Amino acid sequence: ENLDIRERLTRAVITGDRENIAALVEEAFAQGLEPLQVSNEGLLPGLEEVGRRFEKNLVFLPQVMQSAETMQAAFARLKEAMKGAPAASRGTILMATVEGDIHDIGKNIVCTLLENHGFEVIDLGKNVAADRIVAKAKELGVDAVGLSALMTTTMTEMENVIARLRAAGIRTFTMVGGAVVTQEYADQIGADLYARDAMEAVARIRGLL
Ligand code: HCB
Repeated sequence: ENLDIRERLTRAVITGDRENIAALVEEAFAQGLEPLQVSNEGLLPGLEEVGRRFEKNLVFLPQVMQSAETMQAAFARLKEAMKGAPAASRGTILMATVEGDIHDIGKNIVCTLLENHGFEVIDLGKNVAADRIVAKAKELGVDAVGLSALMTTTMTEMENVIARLRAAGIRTFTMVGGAVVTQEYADQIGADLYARDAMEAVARIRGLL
């Protein structure tokens, strides 16, 4: 095919082509693309398109899952490629997708980029109960807690976690993000910072710590 490698990556995510995604990522590297370019210019536009099609009922959940798995397979390879020399830690960040929410692709990207920029990241995973987040933040004395939520129904759980952290007297910065979250919402629930994407998360955390 004569298509640009970015376009082929996008298509592979849309069609959920898990078999060929690793080879396409290698091809992109061979052409000189950086890991972040592969993600931002190749893979993510595919997932965005899948989201739009899902919203219009043009594709259904199994297809979205295939696309998500394709994205994750590609990202595993990107993560490897991004591993640099271990730098002195700039701080420790606890990350979690809040309870009720199993979307974790975006959170995983944020974790990878933070690690890549010298932060120590403790990733509690997805669908994490507020109790567990609060207990871990207390136990580890982390510099910041980053929460992720992708749905209007779970976004409110971030408010709960922040309130619980404050009530427990834990002095840590809080960051929130995820597709539906906005700066206004972050302000409303008392989060210290909002990040629209992973690069912004790194920049804002850096500015804070
Ligand atoms: Co899902 N889903 N989904 N889904 N899904 C969304 C999120 C909808 C918007 C789709 C839609 O209807 N238009 C929708 C939510 C509607 C709403 O509430 N407004 C939705 C729904 C409804 C559901 C189910 C309920 C569907 C069902 O079962 N009927 C179900 C939820 C189950 C549950 O959580 N309890 C569901 C399931 C799934 C999967 C499993 C098929 C799959 C997730 C796989 C996985 O994550 N392992 C999935 C996916 C892939 C999506 C879409 C298509 C893409 C999400 C994604 O990964 N985006 C999404 C459509 C959309 O978002 N428009 C759809 C790419 C990442 C990179 O973006 O925003 O997550 P991101 O992260 C960015 C950014 O926000 C920021 O940095 C990241 C990188 O730049 N960031 C942070 C993220 N977290 C941060 C935290 C910080 O502290 C700071 C920055």
